[in-house]
Amino acid sequence: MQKQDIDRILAELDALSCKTQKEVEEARVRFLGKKGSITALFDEFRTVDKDLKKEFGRPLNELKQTAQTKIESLKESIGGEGAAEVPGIDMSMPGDTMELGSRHPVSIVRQEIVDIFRKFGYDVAEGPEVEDDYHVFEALNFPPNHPARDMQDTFFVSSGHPNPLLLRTHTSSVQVRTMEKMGLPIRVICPGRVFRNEAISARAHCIFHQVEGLYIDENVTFADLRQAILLFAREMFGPETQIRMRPSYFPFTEPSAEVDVSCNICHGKGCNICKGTGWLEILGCGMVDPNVLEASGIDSKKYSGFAFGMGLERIAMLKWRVNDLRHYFENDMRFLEEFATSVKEF
Ligand code: 2NL
Repeated sequence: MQKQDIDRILAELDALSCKTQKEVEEARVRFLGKKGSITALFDEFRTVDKDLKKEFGRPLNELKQTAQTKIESLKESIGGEGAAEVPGIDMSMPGDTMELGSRHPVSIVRQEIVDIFRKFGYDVAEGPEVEDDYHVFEALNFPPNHPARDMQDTFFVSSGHPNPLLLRTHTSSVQVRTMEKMGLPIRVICPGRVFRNEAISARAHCIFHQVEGLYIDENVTFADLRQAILLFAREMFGPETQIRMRPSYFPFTEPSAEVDVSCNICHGKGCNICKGTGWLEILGCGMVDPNVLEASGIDSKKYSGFAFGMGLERIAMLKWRVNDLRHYFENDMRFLEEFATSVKEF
């Protein structure tokens, strides 16, 4: 055994370069394999004298270490490219792209509204889509012959029963269930799907989405309602937003109002979105009718409350200027992909 043998192998290792994993493996065998040059030196080492062992022990171990490190680093630096040599596989081909889905505009709007009311301290409640007449109409002060109770307007699941099953026409039924079982005060919002027996057109659909809200406590006034809606509108449509309230009618609230927000497209100048008025209708609301409170066992002398409801498709239409309701339900990719960037925002 001679010092040159070690130096020669060290020089070979230093000069070693490989293009593929296959070449690295060949080099490993050449140096460190059973018949490799370094292995051979170790075999020889076993037979040399004691003094020589002292001289060669450490350099030999260092040589083996150097070879292993070199082989490892070559393996890593070549990486997957080496596999390009595998016949039949072209590793430089671009991979299959994975299509990223996006949130539906109605989901985006619902999440925004829910987040705003959560911040105001409201809980979120959900309930069944197939409901009974009592929770959709009776408990909400609908008179027996109200047109909404007609087959023409509501989808009935069963009939000929005093309390027939039907598809809920608003999410107020969830609030009725909340009043029945939760203690007071109540602060709750109810997002969900609702169903009406309507001819489908650009402005009407038989399925749509609502968020309704209910606030009941002692001494709740119309001023509280107005302030809650104003704060909501400013969170949703920007801090400059103004609201106006117009008298309206719902069976379950008295007094009732329809709420408009100032048009944030033309800022009141008048454009085709607000049809020249400067105002956009966004929701309906009112003070909960005492009959509704009493029906759910709440003392209307002690407690009062307000409620509101809004259609999500309508709000999404205003936000993104969607001109036809049917887009929301047709799953046309060209429409849905318009909202792809919203994944990052929401
Ligand atoms: C609209 C108007 C509204 C309510 C919903 C409600 C619920 C209970 C009691 C009283 Cl439990 N009222 N909900 C009140 C006023 C208006 O919705 O335009 N929705 C799309």
